[in-house]
Amino acid sequence: MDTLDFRSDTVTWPTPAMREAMATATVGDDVYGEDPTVNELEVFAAELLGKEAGLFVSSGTQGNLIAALTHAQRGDEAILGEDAHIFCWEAGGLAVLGGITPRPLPTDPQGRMDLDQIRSAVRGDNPHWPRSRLILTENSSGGNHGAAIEPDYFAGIRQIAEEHGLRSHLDGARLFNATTALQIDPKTIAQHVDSVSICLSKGLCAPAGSVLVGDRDFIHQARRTRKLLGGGMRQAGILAAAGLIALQEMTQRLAADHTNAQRLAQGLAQIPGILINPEQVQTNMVFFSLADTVPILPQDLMAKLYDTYGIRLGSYGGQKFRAVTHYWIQPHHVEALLSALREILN
Ligand code: TLP
Repeated sequence: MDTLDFRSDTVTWPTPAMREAMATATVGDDVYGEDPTVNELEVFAAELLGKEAGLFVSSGTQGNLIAALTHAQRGDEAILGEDAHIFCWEAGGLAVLGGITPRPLPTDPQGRMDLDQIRSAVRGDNPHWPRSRLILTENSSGGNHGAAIEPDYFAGIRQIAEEHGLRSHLDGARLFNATTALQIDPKTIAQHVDSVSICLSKGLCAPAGSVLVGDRDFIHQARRTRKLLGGGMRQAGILAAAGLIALQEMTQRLAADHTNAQRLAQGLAQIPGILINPEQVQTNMVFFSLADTVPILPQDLMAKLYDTYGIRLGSYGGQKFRAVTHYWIQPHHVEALLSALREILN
């Protein structure tokens, strides 16, 4: 990459190995189910997560939307965290395209809903009310410092879903960051939910795409929902080839991003005027704020960082910022950001 971009791990360019694999990928028409590379990716992703089948989709947003529209019908309700990406950052797709009412619940600093509150939110059968149908979860929790949530939370979700005949979906856009931080097999979390959507194009560097996994019947229905949403792609093996490298190789190196994030957090904590708790940093996201006493506006800080140092940072409203580490961020890039901030805030 030719810029120092900390805004997100979505900015990552494909690796040289990915570009090579894409150039030589075997392809076919995937709407006919005839693209061997897409088929291989779908099988690989499903096995990695201990599910029966997979479906290659264009994005994390599309994976979540297809899951929700497949699990639930118009008039149904989905229980989810009030800071969940699906609720806050996906253009209201649940309601707009699915006719599904979101039922947002508060979350703790790890991004977990309270299990008793979920239980109380499940509605009985009453013609006035939407039908409780779906529980939506997220791991790592992007709205909560990229927190990595332990499997026992998902075991609790599963128990509630079983008690009330609900379906469950996990937005696993960065599931491998969470499982790397927790040093566990992703199956130990995926086993507790009906479906999982994983992103290939964030810290894993593929240029596009996500995979939705679940049981065979669910994925069969999801394929129809994908078509409905205009998501049937043709020679998508070119993208799936990069996706295979994402899952086979890039998942193995995420700990390096977490070390860089920790290094960044520790460095930020030493800079007067910056507010951060490095203990909150578990994966590749570093959220921090400017103290009110700092005599520079957040937008001016961003502009100066970019204009003078060529560094991009994510703005999260008010005095809050996000820096995300990824494959294209090396330890000396972390140093460059720290020294730029030291100079600007000095
Ligand atoms: N998140 C993006 C932005 O939309 C905020 C980012 O830079 O973090 N689930 C989670 C947890 C996500 O963080 C994202 C992307 C998605 C789903 C959506 O993925 P895409 O962008 O592929 O639709």
